[in-house]
Amino acid sequence: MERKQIEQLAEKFIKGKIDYPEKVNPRVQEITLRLLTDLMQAINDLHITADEYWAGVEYFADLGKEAGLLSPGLGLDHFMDLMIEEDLQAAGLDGGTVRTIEGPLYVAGAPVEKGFARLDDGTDLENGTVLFMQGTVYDEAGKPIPNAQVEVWHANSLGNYSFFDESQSEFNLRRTIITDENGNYGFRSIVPLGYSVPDDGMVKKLLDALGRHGHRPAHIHFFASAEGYRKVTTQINIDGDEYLWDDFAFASREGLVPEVKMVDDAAQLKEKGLDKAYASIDFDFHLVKDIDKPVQGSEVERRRAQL
Ligand code: MBD
Ligand code: FE
Repeated sequence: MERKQIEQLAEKFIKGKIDYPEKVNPRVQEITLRLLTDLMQAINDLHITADEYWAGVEYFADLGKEAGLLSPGLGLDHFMDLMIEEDLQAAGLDGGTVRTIEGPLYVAGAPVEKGFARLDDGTDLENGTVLFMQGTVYDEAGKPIPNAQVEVWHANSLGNYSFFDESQSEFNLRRTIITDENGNYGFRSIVPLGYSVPDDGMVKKLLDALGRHGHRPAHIHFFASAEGYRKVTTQINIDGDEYLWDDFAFASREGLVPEVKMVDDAAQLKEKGLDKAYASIDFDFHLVKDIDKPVQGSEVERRRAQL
């Protein structure tokens, strides 16, 4: 088919029959027209057969709630980050801690603690290595920000997230920590294992057909924010993980791989009440002041689990 004919058909399908002009959302109309045109062009160029077309429709029908997992697996979550960064740069709002994707496994409503929190419920200590992570939330001038909010969530030693993994206790490995008067936060937890997509799911099915794995390196998620500053969505990776630079979600970034120190010094173990070496990570957050100009990327609206 000629390009002209495809464009005319898309125009007719999307804009040719408007029964309720007062209900038209021009942005939805614009996006739908473009996506439909590009889809029909792809069907034409690749000569997608009817069998293949219906396999595709059925794939999306079965994908359901796994849509939020397909998106990072196709690199689109990371692509959206790159688009946000272009906007931020253009608005002079770049800088601060490097952002990276939120992923589909955040749960709102985690317990709030001041200064320091213990994230794990103590049931994962046989497999898990104890982790202490600490740092400071700074402004652009290098001044600590007291009462900043550090939301943290991560997987257990099997790579599973509480709430989605019903075997874990409520809000296990999820907290909101408010920085103390010196802008410091700290927590005790266990070193996570990297997440892998479900073996029996639709995302795995596509990744298999692409010859790709569905593993993430071990990581810890954060939202860091403070009154008057832009919220940053980010993660740190656990150094040494075999998937560190081979993430199925393409979310590892320079600047987000802090050193992991193993502490086995007797005095420090005694102080923490531990009899085995623990991991320690120092990581600071740097926030950028918000301005009146609306620029996307600070508070991203999307459907999130809520407890
Ligand atoms: C995760 O834990 C995650 O962070 C992403 C991006 C996708 C799936 C699971
Ligand atoms: Fe994750």
